[in-house]
Amino acid sequence: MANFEEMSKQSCVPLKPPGLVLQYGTAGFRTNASLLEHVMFRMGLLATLRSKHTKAAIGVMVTASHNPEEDNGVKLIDPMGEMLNPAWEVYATQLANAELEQLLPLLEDIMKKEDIDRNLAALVFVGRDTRSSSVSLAQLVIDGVSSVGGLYKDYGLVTTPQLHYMVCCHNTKGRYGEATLEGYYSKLCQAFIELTKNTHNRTDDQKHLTVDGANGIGALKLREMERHLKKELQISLFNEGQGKLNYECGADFVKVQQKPPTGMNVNSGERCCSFDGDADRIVYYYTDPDGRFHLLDGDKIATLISTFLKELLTQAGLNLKIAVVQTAYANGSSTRYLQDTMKVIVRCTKTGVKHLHHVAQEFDTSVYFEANGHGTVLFSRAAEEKIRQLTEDVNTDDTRKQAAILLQHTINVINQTVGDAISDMLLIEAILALKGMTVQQWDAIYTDLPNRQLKVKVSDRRAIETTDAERRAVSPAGLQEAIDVLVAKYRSARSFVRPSGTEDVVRVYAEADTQESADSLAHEVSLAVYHLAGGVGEEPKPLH
Ligand code: G16
Repeated sequence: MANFEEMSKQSCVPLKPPGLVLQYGTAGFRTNASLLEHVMFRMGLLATLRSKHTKAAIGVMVTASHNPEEDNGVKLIDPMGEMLNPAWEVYATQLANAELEQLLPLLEDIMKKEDIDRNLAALVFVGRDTRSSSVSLAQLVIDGVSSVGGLYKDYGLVTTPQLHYMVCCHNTKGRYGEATLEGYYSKLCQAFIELTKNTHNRTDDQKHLTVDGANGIGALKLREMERHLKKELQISLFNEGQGKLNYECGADFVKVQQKPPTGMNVNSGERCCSFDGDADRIVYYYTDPDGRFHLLDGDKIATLISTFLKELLTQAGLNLKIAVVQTAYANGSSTRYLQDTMKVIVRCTKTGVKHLHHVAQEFDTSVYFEANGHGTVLFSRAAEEKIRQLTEDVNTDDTRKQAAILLQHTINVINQTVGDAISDMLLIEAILALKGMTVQQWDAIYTDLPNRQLKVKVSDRRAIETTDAERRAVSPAGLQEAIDVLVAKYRSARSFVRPSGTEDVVRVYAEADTQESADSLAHEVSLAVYHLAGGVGEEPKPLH
């Protein structure tokens, strides 16, 4: 701590803006970039302690993902590439809100509580997105690490899932892969090429995909990866960085607005997808000959992947339990299809991939996706082992063996540490190729219930508290009753509200039998939030 004490005496430690209180939210801290200097330095300190505690490398990613360019944020990554342990989120919040003179006692307190040996070495992996503020903010993370004697490796510009991958590779001593970008590209692309090599007569059209890079890091990294794909996937990339990050483009814009991004040629019938600002989310879409927009969101992706896995597991004769994990935002039709037609286990958790990932770990094979396109697939160690053994079993028949080999390549194309737009894209493209399926056929698996998402500004979004995986509000008083009355007016309707953990808003979700009803219900619920939960600014206006 000597250097840290020295630095604080010399006022080199960035100060907390007076009165600012931040919370480690859905995916770390997130707010306007100008308010985050002290948070970055302190997360460098915390990551160093966490590294000593776990005796492993810890990741710190500087990004505000889907938020506007002016915002920034930080996500901490635990040893196996998963999100930071929730118990340590509490320390992160305490450190972010402490006054300067409280910092050292707080660090001592954490070390005591967690029984950390201060003499141990620490290693922190740092990465950042393309925001203009990210360079200096990432440097502050590094300063924080160095001030308490930690070592760091600066990966510079990477997607969030790439940094998760590096952390996992390093801590598994290379078993998960090589902790370099080249290692990442070659592992994923080789698996993609293996998966697709026996798909005969794929036309150039089928090999072609139009991608919206959200003017962010995903576009840069996709360009880097292209040569590894050996033309087996031909990408037309738009929004490569010439426009503003996430502005009228990217996965969040496309999902919430239910329309194509600007800055991209969307030709009728063509398969397109959008990444978000740090490339951990992906959604697909196309327009039909009547110009109508069709979205294939995280729910449709989960259905496609789980159908594929279920078929392969059956062919391989492996008795492995498969589950799909969703959140309250999952379209009602998707849940019904998964439960009633596919007959897989479906679980619902709170928003935030950290919650989905945790539940997914309970099953042999699980596909977890938020409707916004954030998700991945997990295989338990035992499941991976059974698949591997089957690929090597000389006594098994060809059908079973072939299915096991495909499962093996599927495991390798997936980034199991966290939702990853690039890895998800390769898996989806491989499944469509193997099944000889068009995006329209994929879309037709089930029909989404029309839905609408809105945001409401309130003076303090913590006024809204929820229960039952965020499907019911318990405060403020009267809000849930008001929502129940409104929902009862519409057919096949459902609605819920929850405070966002990444933006200063309350999110409203509604679905119903027609788009008009979904829009009208969402508006009425927004008004209830505005009036009962301290709305600020103008009253929400109807959509039509
Ligand atoms: C983050 C989380 C996601 C979550 C999203 C929105 O995504 O990783 O799990 O769905 O925020 O959260 P909220 O509704 O609480 O604002 P990203 O891609 O922005 O990091």
